[in-house]
Amino acid sequence: MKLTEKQVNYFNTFGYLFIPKMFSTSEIEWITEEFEITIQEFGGGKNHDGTNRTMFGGPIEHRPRLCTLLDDPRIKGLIGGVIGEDFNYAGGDGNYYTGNTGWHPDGNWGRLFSIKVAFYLDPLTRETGCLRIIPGSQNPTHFVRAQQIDPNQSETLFGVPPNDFPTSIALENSPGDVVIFNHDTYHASFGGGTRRRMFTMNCTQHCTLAEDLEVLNQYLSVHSAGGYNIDTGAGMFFPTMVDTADETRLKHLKQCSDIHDVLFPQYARKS
Ligand SMILES: O=C(O)CCC(=O)C(=O)O
Repeated sequence: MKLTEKQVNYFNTFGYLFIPKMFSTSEIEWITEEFEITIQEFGGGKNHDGTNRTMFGGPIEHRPRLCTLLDDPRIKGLIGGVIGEDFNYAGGDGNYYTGNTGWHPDGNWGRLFSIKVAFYLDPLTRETGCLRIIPGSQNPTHFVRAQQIDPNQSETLFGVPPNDFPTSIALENSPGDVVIFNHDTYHASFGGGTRRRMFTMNCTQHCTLAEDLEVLNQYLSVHSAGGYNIDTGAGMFFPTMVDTADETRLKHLKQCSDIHDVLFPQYARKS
């Protein structure tokens, strides 16, 4: 899949892109099945009682078939189209969400540095927890950033509940749709149930300049297995992701793996 110029313009201006039906019904069936096995066997899903969010790292890294999402030409075209074909894969999270997420960005980099690809495994509407976005809020000049407005305080500030924050949009979805957004874009979810299934892939730009490498170091010191004090047994990524990788996939793993080994020598890959 190659993004059109208009899609890239859309992403750069509004901070997200929604791709309906990227995966077919039969594809999303196996993806959901593999996700369920992973969260149940690895991600703490067996203990999920709906009172709190259950979250685990590297959702696509534990089962060979899910790892192939990183080889999928549609996913690579989507990510590559916005942050470059040499992008770094940088993990992600798998979830049974409970309740509202509240407005937040995942980063405050002040520019396009990292993105999230989100898969929702159940049909969601604006009433049942679909992703909401404040378009354009990744931009440092956007009013929420320039005026330091907390959209969660919308009721107090403007007499409007946060789920109706002016200018926000609700991305109602069906399984198979995919959303990509700039980590700096404000997003939220309201009205979801107690087992809202969602997983993500995080990716960053490949870095060559010293200042970009500094940002990547900062990013990985927090957003990585080591940053969460998790020993994968294989450094930055869980072993299945690395063990089943061909040369092409390895290119998307290398930069983060190398930096992670330096940042977290206690969890470094053994060679
Ligand atoms: O669907 C949601 O709850 C939003 C997900 C989210 O907040 C995130 O991935 O950072």
